[in-house]
Amino acid sequence: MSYSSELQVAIKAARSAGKYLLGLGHKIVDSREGRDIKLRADRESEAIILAALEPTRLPVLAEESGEHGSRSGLRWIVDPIDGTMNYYRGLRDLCCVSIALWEDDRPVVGVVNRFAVDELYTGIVGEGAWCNETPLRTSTVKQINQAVFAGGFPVGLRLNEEMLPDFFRRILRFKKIRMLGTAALMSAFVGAGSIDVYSEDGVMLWDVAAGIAITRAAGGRFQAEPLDGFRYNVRCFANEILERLFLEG
Ligand code: LIP
Repeated sequence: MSYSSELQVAIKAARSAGKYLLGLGHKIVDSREGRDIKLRADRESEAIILAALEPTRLPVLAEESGEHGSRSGLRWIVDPIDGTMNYYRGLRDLCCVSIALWEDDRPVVGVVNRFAVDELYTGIVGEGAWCNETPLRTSTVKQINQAVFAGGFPVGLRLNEEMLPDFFRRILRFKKIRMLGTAALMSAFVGAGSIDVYSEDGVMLWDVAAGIAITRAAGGRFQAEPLDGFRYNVRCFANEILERLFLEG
């Protein structure tokens, strides 16, 4: 079954929200709890996306408003602004609108709109992935010491010094390390071939659902280990060899 009509719906939704966010004049902060920040723009963008997805009548899991409809089968997974702090602080080329379609725990379609630089990442698993019109493939780097790693510390993670030795052990083997503050873009960049391994523990599903779909559609691999709620330990790999080397530790 092809999901090209769902892809078109998601593209339209992501473009409308991106256009709105690009032209938005206000920077209203609705909450600043802990390490998180919620903008009025998050909710406004989500309302635009939900209205655009509505004609499909599929269930939705959305960052700001939660679950709409059933958990099983096909459902949309929406992050109205991924990289909210980047958006707020003016790092607008490092934020995006992220919309995925998953069937149960399987990614099907991903759309990531990096609206500030007019880059639209799309993918249908089994068919292909693109940045605007250009087809994407994951990188062919096969040695960890030549690979680029991206990751981060998600909002909900209780960071403490005991976690650091394990984190350092994992990342020190790589040639370069990047923390971009947007899980959706970092995971989509694995699909685009610009990052080789993305790994983040305790990230929310809506942060990575579209990037994972794009990585898969571009020939890469992923692991998503469920924790509580919608939190996951997530890894995206450009290829099987990097996956094996990374997991071997
Ligand atoms: C953010 C992520 C970031 C992650 C944060 C946060 P938001 O998403 O993309 O990479 O580390 O925990 O969830 O809050 O900007 O949608």
